[in-house]
Amino acid sequence: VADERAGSGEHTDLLTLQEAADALKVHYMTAYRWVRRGELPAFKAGGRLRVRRSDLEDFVAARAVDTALPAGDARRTDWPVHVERLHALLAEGAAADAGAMVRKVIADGAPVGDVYLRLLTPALHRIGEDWETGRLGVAEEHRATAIVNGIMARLAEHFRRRGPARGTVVTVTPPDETHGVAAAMAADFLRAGGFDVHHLGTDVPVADLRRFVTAVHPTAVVISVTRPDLPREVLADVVEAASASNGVLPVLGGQGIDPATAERLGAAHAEDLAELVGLLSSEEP
Ligand code: B12
Repeated sequence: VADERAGSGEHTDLLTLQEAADALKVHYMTAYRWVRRGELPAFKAGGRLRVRRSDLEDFVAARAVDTALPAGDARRTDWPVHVERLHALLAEGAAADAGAMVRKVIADGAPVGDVYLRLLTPALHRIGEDWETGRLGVAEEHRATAIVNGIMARLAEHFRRRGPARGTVVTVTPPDETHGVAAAMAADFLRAGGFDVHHLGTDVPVADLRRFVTAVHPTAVVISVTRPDLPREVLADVVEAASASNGVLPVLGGQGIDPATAERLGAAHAEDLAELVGLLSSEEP
């Protein structure tokens, strides 16, 4: 009886490997390979491999970039409602409640990559509107950012990926660009995508970036630009420093940059973090 129930899908906590593969939208043999490598926990029952639904969910979260980012996720997370709630908590500085809320959304099945793009990002955009309209001051804006940084730090392990690195990437913002959350998100996405990442954050002097790039010789330098009013010379300097070592690809992205400007500066451009991971994954190392 237990065996039949285990194989009946939807309503039980044990899935057959075929059901797990279907849920992951991969071929049976791909799921089997993940089991063999110890990445997807499974055990034998009734002579067949079984996967716990909770293990499957952890696995999906850990592989956020691969399985979650392409849109059309079947899970029905009510993002607008969560954004509304998180925005309120961020605005009032309720750090513990905000953290608990995000944990719950993930526990209920939302992939962490989506949490970055569809929850943390829009909630911070809303904080920006509050600042623009005078509802919140810079202090409250800073407080909201600090809370989000704390939440992201606790989610970092979800983006860790085992196995050989696809390459090394540096993530950074230009001088005078103190908006640092997006670069940190890019760092996590690239880690999930299998890259070794040196996340330098904000306020790195251009000369130091140049020295670092020459020493580390990364595959790419990812530069997050939020302010559209950053002087083009500053951007040109950063791109030049990022290209200090042969074969390094400078990539620009973010609210403050458009593809044409990036091209003029001699850098690649990506529209979003999923595209960024895809772009760098297709680069020859
Ligand atoms: C928090 C915040 C601050 C904090 C930053 C603290 C910190 N440590 O980061 C503080 C208080 C310091 C600050 C200061 C300022 N800020 Co401010 N800030 C914000 C706010 C509310 C959130 C920024 C953020 O973290 N967003 C969340 C990230 C994750 O979203 P994102 O940037 O869109 O990134 C996503 C994508 O764009 C993309 N992406 C981003 N980078 C990259 C890179 C690549 C390669 C790729 C592929 C993709 C990608 O992926 C991300 C994930 O989805 C925004 C509002 C907003 N719209 O973002 C205003 C905002 C950016 N700030 C603004 C302004 C004006 C300023 C100040 C100039 C204000 C002032 N007069 O002093 C200063 C500038 C300081 C400086 N020198 O940089 C304006 C910019 C308006 C404009 N278009 O010019 C905004 C939009 C607020 C507003 N609505 O007016 N700010």
